[in-house]
Amino acid sequence: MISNSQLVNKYFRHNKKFPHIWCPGCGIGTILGNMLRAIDALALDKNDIAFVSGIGCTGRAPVYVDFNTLHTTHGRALPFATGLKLARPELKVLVATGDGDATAIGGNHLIHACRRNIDITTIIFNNYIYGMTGGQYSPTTPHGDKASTCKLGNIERPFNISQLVEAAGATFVGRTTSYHTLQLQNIIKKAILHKGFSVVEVITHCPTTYGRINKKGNAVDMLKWQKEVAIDKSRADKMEPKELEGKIVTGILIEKQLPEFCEQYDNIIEAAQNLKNSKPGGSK
Ligand SMILES: Cc1ncc(C[n+]2csc(CCOP(=O)(O)OP(=O)(O)O)c2C)c(N)n1
Ligand code: SF4
Repeated sequence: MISNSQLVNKYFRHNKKFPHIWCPGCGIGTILGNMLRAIDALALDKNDIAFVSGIGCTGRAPVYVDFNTLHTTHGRALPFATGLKLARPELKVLVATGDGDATAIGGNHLIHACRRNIDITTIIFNNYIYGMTGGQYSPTTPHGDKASTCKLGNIERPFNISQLVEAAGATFVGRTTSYHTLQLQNIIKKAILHKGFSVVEVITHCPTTYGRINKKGNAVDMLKWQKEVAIDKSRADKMEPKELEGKIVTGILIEKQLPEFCEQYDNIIEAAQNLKNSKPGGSK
């Protein structure tokens, strides 16, 4: 397995872009590090990867790594990634997006990317809050929890991201936490190898905004909570809904094969060409 120093030297733009902006104890670095370990284990060439993000603390991830990278606008990583994948289908396209970026301002793009089944891997860093801008509540802030914009408690019910993307048609859905690093690597590996739209939801800790406002303790306390509430799908499948209240089901939740968007698009181009050629004078 690649060591930490090898990982930094091989994949990070450390000479140009460090220091990074993330707070001590933030889960984003853990997720990024394990994504890079998954890529290394798959022996993918750096030049064959495009890594795209929107805006937010999560959105900074591509800035620091030595792939083909795009740091785009808030909520718009998937439209950029979709255009990129259509233009360069041979690239492995990965997207890093926060819960706000993916399910608030970018929510419409997310559901349409799911139903389109384009071959992109989207990693959603779900820290339950808008981290970068000071802790406004997001569509995944749990009911009753606090944020800078709901100091007396959130009265809206949160999205369950994995269920949302499954309902919208994603053909691969995995969920884990920033505590379960080996599971995280394995799910990311399988998501990258999956042909179609894959979503990996990672419950992660933001000690600076969500943790502080909700008195969740420090980063270690938040990781302990993730360890306690996570339950693997194989066990969860044998449990009653009542027993699963307050738990986070982890593992590969959905994996199925359906026609992929770029391949279908190629077929349409070929069919249109054939149609044109079959008309009198059409092949000129
Ligand atoms: C169009 C637009 N609206 C608002 C913002 C301000 N803004 C920057 S990051 C952000 C929220 C980020 O939250 P999230 O996507 O959950 O990512 P995190 O910072 O928690 O990783 C907002 C509202 C912006 N940059 N652009
Ligand atoms: S504000 Fe939260 S999400 Fe952003 S870097 Fe700090 S700990 Fe991480």
